[in-house]
Formats: sequence, structure tokens, C-alpha cells
Amino acid sequence: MAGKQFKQRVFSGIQPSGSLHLGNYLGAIVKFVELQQSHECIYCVVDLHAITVWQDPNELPAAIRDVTASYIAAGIDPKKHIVFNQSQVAEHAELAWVFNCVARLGWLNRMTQFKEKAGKDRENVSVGLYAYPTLMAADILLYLATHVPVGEDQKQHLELSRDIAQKFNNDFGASIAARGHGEAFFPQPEPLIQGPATRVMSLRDGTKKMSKSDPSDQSRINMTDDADAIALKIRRAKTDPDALPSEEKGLDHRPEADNLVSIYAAVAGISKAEVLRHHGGAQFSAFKPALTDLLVAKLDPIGKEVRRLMQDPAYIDSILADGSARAQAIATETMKAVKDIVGFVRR
Ligand code: AQP
Repeated sequence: MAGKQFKQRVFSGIQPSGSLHLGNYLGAIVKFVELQQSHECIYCVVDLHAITVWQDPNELPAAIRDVTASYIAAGIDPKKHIVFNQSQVAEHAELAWVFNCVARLGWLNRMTQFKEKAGKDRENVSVGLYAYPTLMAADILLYLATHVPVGEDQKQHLELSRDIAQKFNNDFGASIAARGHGEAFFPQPEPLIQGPATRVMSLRDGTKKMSKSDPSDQSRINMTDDADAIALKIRRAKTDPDALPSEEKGLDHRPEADNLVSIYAAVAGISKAEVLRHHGGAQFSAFKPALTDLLVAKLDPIGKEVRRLMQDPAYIDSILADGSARAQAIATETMKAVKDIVGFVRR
């Protein structure tokens, strides 16, 4: 892969599998918004991924529109960049199939997210849940994306996407070169995992990731929670009895304290060390109201805008239709080239 320069392009997505939460916001959306200044960005509502576990068909359309509204309310510009939902661009599924034939079973067997999500009931989960990472590789590589902003939990899947890109480039190297694409057709997408909140933890258990699928709504701050709900959840958030330390090292083995300090740092845009310089020695009874004020100031306007946008589903659908058409134009070109490289006969 040495040498070939790919145009810099950002791709990422979020599943419409429930209410978006502070982890999705700090781990992903904040970076999506920042990257718009420096890159061409494509942000997807990954509905094909969502159905790897059961989704009620009566609720899925609202969930898709809710993620779209959250993108826009947080500051993503769907005119300058591309916002769309995955199922409107059939090439995602088409490239995923090719990648199913490139990726090795042994690679997928190592994926920890599958192991966690399948749990003990492995025989009973969908084939889609197992193949999820090959679809994710297709999402990214369909647009020849070079940078992928994600939370820490997606690091392993990103590494798999890089392995798939490399194996495709190697396996079809002669065909790629013969068709004038140089030494590599796909780039090696780089994960962008940065900041103090790449892994926001549950408010009820500091060792578990904050997640949409956690049955307890008290475990997460939803992007659309109002000020009262945020205050209540932070007040009830699990903590230990000690005061906050003055240095970061003092957060070791205190997962809940570390989580609240990390959230504060990420929302305030400062380091954890700085948070502790101001709040070291404080009891949680004093720190929690300060954290609540910060969260309300950040999330309340976004939540209000999401609720306003959700009043107009036709507008949201028009954004998705426009974004899908623009995404499709890129995807079609990639798939034509992939078909030629693999050796399919096409119209
Ligand atoms: N707790 C988190 N901290 C930081 N980042 C997070 N992300 C998710 N949870 C956290 C990041 O959000 C983006 C979108 O995630 P996703 O919806 O595609 O899937 P997920 O990672 O499986 O998120 P959830 O909330 O845990 O969903 P469910 O419960 O449906 O599986 C990704 O960039 C992810 O890293």
C-alpha cells in the first residue's frame, strides 16, 4: 500500500437502535461536527446495522428520523456534507457481500462486540449480527473514506476494515493494476478516537459502557432529556463515598468518579487534570450540580431542536433523500470498479 495518495474523506454512522445518548454525542457526534471544518464528510444513519437485532417496524422510521434530527441539531450541515440512511443506497449491502468473501472466519471470531452482544445465546442471534463488521467495512470503503471518527468500542471493527481493505488490495492486486487503479484500490481507513470521553460509561455501573440497549434509562443521559431528567439522573448516578482527588492518578480504581470527571472534561472542552484542579477535594454533592449545569447548558438546546425537527418528518425525509442520491453517485462508481476488479460481467 506504500505510496498511493487517497483524497481525504470522512465517513461515520450511528445506528437507529434507540435514543441517542451522551456517549454517542461525546464519542462520535462532537467529532463529526468538528471535522466538517477540515474535511468532506459523509454521515450515515446505519439502519441496516440496526436490524441485526430486532427493531419494531412501527418504531424504526421514527428512530431513523431521530438520529438524522440529532445530527442536524448538533450542528451537522446536510447541504455542505452528506447525511443519509444506509438502506437507501443498496451498494452498501452489495459491497458487504464481496467483503464477506474476502474476510476470514477467524477474523470475525475474534470480534469482542459480537461476543458481548450474542452472550450465551449465540446459536440464536442473527447471521447479520455476526457479519456486522464486514458491512461496516463496506460502509466506509464504498466511499474510499480515509478517516473514521468513532468511540473506543469501534476500534476493533476499524482494524478489521483495514485488514479487509488490505486483503482485497492484495488478492486482486494484478486486476487492480491492470485496470489503472495503481497498487491499491481501497485506502486504509484511520480511526479517529480522541478526547477525554471516547468511552462514556453507564451512570449505574462505571465498568459498563453507556449504551442505547441498556434496559435502565437511568444508566444514560439521552440527547433529548430535559433539564429535570438530566438533574435527576446525575443526582442518582452511582459514586463512591470519597471526595474528588486533586490529580488524575487519584481516579485509578474509581470508575464512577473517573466517568463523571471525564464527562465534565469533554463537555467543558478541558482536560481531566484541569477539572481536578478546580474541583479536587470537592464532595460529589457539590460536583454533581456543577456537572448538571454544564450538561443542561450543552444538551438542552440540542434536545429542543431535535423535538422541533421531529415535528416535520417530511423535511427530515427530504434531507435523507437528497443525501442518499449524492451518496449513491459515489457508491455507484466504486461498485462499478469493484465489479470490474473482481471479474463480474456488468451492463
Ligand atoms: N458509551 C460510549 N462512549 C463513547 N462513544 C460511544 N459510542 C457508542 N457508545 C459510546 C459511539 O457512538 C457511535 C455510534 O454507535 P452505534 O450506535 O453505531 O453503536 P454502538 O457503539 O453499539 O452504540 P450503543 O449505544 O451501545 O448502541 P447499542 O446499545 O444499540 O449497541 C460509535 O462511534 C460508537 O463508538
